[in-house]
Amino acid sequence: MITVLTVFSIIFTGCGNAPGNSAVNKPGEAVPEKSLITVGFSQVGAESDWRNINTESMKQTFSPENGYDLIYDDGQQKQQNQITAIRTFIQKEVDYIVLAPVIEDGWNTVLTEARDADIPVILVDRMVNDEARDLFTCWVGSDFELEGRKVCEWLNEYCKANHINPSNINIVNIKGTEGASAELGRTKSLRAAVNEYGWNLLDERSGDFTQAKGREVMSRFLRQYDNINVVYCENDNEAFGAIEAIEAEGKTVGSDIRHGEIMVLAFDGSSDQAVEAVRKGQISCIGECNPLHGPRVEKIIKNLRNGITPDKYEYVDEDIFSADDSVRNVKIDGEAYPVTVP
Ligand code: GZL
Repeated sequence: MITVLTVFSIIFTGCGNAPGNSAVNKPGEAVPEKSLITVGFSQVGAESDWRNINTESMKQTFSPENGYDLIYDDGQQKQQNQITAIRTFIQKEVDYIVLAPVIEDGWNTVLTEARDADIPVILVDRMVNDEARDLFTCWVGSDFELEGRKVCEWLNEYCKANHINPSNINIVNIKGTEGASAELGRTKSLRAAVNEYGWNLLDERSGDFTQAKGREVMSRFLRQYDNINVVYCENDNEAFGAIEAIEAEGKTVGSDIRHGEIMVLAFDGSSDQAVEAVRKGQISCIGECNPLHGPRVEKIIKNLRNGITPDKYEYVDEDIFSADDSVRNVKIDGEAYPVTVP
């Protein structure tokens, strides 16, 4: 479980990079301006706790003390802003471009411009579609489909352990940003599980990975359906909003769906608020999505500078969290994933 406190202790004590243990400078030696490695980072936005922790990880890693000049751009969840930022990075002739693409489509033109400018592009977090596959050096992030499979398998095992007939599961999906890798993967896994286990998928609507939209969508669902007993939120912040909407209707969140509670499922688990919500049973299960990509991206850049070709795709290992002791592990393709209390 990654909390904000953990994030800062990891970054300042070891996993990130202590000053002096960096790409170019010796301990204690001032890094001359000209030898800083310039990194242009186009971030999705600041829509969620996960995103803010991810941004902090990148900023703490790519600091002048570590030998970097980071040019950071907040895309405010708009692809055009990110495309403009990448063009600015190209004009500034940065050494590396790091992109967290808000959605998968629409990158061919600008990534071709980066390639023609001979600037390596490293993707972080979300992915671009296959058409642009040859236009980036490598990608590091999460297996979003696996995250969804773990949470859905947890619900399947929960139903078995608590003798709940799958046909009594009436689930709504508060999706993330439409077309984002995290949304595509988590939604695909839910739909597959609905078909496999016989749950009733009542409705799906995007909450854009934000708390405000999550609350708005859940309020709408509660007005439309009187039999919802599970809500699948594609990130923690949507879950916080959904919980607000459920409690505003005088209903209760929790795993005891046989007695009228509405079960909340979510993804990320990166904030103290999410940890607390799991421990209190407000969120019944979270598929971890790890945000600490700064050191991972720096390792890629160091390898590139040392002539080492990085893997095209680097997946991050992630856990699954719940405080309910009905399910202690989930099995996916023969691999057992322990369910832990954060
Ligand atoms: C996942 C990331 C998603 C998070 C959300 O790697 O892209 O975007 O799950 C964030 O919290 O907004």
